[in-house]
Amino acid sequence: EEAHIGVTGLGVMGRNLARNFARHGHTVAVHNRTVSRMQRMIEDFGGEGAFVPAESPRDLVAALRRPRRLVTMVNAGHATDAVIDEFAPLLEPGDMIMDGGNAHFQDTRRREAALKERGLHFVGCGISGGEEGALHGPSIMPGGSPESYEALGPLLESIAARVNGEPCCTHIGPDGAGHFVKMVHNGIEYADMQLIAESYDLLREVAGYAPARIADVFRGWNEGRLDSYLIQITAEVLAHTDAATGGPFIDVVADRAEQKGTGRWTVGTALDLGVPVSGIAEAVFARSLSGHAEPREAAAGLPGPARPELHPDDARRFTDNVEQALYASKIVAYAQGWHLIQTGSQQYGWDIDRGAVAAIWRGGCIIRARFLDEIRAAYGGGRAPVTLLTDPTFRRALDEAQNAWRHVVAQATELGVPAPGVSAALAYYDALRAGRLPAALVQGLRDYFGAHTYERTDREGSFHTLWGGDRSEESA
Ligand code: NBP
Repeated sequence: EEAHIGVTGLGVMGRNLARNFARHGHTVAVHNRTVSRMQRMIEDFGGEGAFVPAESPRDLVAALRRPRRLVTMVNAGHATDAVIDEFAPLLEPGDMIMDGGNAHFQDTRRREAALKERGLHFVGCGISGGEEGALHGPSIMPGGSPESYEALGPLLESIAARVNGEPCCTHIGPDGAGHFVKMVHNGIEYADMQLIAESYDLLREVAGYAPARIADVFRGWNEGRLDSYLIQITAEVLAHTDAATGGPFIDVVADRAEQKGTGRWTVGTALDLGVPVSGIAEAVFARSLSGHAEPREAAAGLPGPARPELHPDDARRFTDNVEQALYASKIVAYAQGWHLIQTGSQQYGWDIDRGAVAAIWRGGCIIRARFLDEIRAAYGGGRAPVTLLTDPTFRRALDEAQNAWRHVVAQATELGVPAPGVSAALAYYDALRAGRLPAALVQGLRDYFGAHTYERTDREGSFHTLWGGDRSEESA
């Protein structure tokens, strides 16, 4: 039987993706550079569906129905290029290569353009949900041509997570759009996790709660508007007891956060495109800071304020305030992420449906949350808010949260508990809504030392003041 789809790269992700296809009734040809890995997979899971084992790229290509649909699930970078170079010569015009790895969207754009010249469709596809998601239903973000989505979409939709019957998969846009959106997803994931971590820290350091108690707080929050995968697993991690010490697990974990780089990509791309994603940037920097053992050790004795114990009633009030601050900061982080998607979409001509992005992140992926329903609704009925902050639902939430939010930032600052994510989110909110920004002074200074010119509020044109002369103004 001819296979409907082929998967090469049967690592953690590829193997589970292949099994997911097979479990949904598709015949899957499977290949791996190290053949024994493919054979082991067939031995372990061959009974789950219809697999066609392929020992070489040629065998894999020969097993596929035309137009061929080939998924590569190997490491991003050189490995992906190597696999493409190996398979492309074996394929025919109209065939498709889908890259499900975490490629940088610029690599995807380059690969798509190169393969297009050979008549091949290249689909850069973001896949979120990790190992479990790959097997049971990930959130899938394919880019590439509309024709390739016609051929690949039904297969992808069949294996994606579902929310209220809708598959968490949609054609994001041409060439690198899918990987771009996956990158922003990961950046938002960084921000979400940082905000959660800060909230935990505030409850511990300011309210004086133990991890088990904080786990209860998160469990409670998960019943409300913060209902999400990350909040749910936060409660589980905080409630976990370490077998070796008998104490809270969180207290034996080294406090150095690692990163594979997609958060950094998001911030780098945002810098290139001039989009202020301060929430994501603070999350990336917070991870970087945590890893700098030497300066941390050197600074460990620096003076800070005293931290008086809170009265239990105040601690409870503070806990409610932290929930508000967390929710408001989350809105800001997502507003920034959506701004980045909007800008990338304009810059590269992708025409991304931002409501659809919210819809496919409601299931399968790491940031899945009830909250995403609200973002989707913000784009409903053809609406396209300039910023999510002005969507009526979010505007109201921010208005209701702002006193608590300010109080939390003030208290964190006063007691010396670092809350860079929550603070930066509030600063963004205040800056965006400010009628006038001190950017005017920055322009004045730039004109003073570098004759960089400025525009005026009352007249068209560019101007320069003769700072070194009689300080008269000239048109530039
Ligand atoms: P694994 O490390 O489990 O597997 C890597 C696969 O790539 C193996 O099949 C390996 O073949 C193959 N490979 C490599 Br490496 N270099 C190759 C080359 N030059 N030619 C042919 N095959 C090569 O990785 P994974 O966790 O499955 O991740 C795969 C991709 O999916 C990555 O881009 C990752 O960022 C992305 N991703 C991962 C997750 C996750 O949660 N793990 C989530 C979303 C996306 P071999 O067996 O012969 O060494």
